[in-house]
Amino acid sequence: MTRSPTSAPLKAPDAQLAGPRGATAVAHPNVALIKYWGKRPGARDIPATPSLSITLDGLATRTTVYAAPADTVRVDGEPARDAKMDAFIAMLRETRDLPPLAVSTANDFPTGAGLASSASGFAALVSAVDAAFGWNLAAEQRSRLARRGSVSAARSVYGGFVALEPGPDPAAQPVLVADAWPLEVVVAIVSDAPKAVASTPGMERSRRTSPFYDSWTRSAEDDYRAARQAVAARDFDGLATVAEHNCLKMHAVMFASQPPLWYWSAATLAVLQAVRALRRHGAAVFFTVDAGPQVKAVCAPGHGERVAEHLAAVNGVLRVLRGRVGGAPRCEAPREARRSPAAVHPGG
Ligand code: 2P0
Repeated sequence: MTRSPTSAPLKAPDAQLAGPRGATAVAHPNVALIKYWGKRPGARDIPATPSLSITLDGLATRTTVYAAPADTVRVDGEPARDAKMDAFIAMLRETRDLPPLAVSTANDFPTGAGLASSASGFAALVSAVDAAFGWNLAAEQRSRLARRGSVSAARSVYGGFVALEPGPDPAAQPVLVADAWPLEVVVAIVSDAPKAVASTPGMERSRRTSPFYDSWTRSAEDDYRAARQAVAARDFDGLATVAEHNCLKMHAVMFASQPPLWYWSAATLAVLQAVRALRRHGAAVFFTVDAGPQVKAVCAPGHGERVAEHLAAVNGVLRVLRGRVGGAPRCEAPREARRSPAAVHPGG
């Protein structure tokens, strides 16, 4: 049984789907239109700049948690070590009564390849733990908690258009519900390989070494304000202009870091050129690229099919994924949690 996707945050009725001390949650990655790339100096989970994203319901992380004899983590069915998840669970345990946890998580898209798997991952984990142990946290509290795992995860706690501003203990804020402007997104996958440099050390390298980092942080507020205005006015061309510029500035900061952060492949550039050519020929589309080689083509409603067909034919594109704005986390019937932990995680 799957609940229909909703653009509203996880609400009380989902608690009925949680088993006793076990639950499954599904969360989506988000695509930043105004990027977060850099933390407040000395802070692990406070962004230096405001960011704005759309939650993408075509891709998903599904995470099951339940009380177990010992902490275990499985990724795609295999035992895994994940230092960030271990640290996150330890952090939860400092403030809340939490038994040992069995966590089982799977992505239906490439992990650690610039598709925001940490955003959907921590949003799903927080949602599942919240449901499993009956915490009933408000979305704002879940967003703050998810941020402690990965800053971008704070935004995946909401559907639609979502903002995250710096502050002492910031939560993301929903800006516009998905149905109000149902943009489509075509993701051109050009590599399934995990990136060479993870985002956390990458952005710290940029902060310490890129000569463009200060101007990047100084111009972020203006980009963010322009994008907020464009979203409020459903001004696609205005959003396209500021989002592409913001994306290219972030990559300029990355290229100029020492050693350089080189997330693009030749196919990345080919797709960016194809997106610009499509726009010259009348398609309402703009590109954005995160810390990885994949290109996200954001399309006005009704333009996704043409863009997907065109990008699938670009040299170096392995395949395209399609999604649209939507998708706050939701709970599913906890199939695994109903069985005994030993049956699901033998020897775990
Ligand atoms: C973003 N990215 O705004 C930007 C654009 C990548 C490029 O958020 O250190 O995984 O765990 O807070 O959130 C990737 O950074 O890093 C990211 P941490 P996170 O979506």
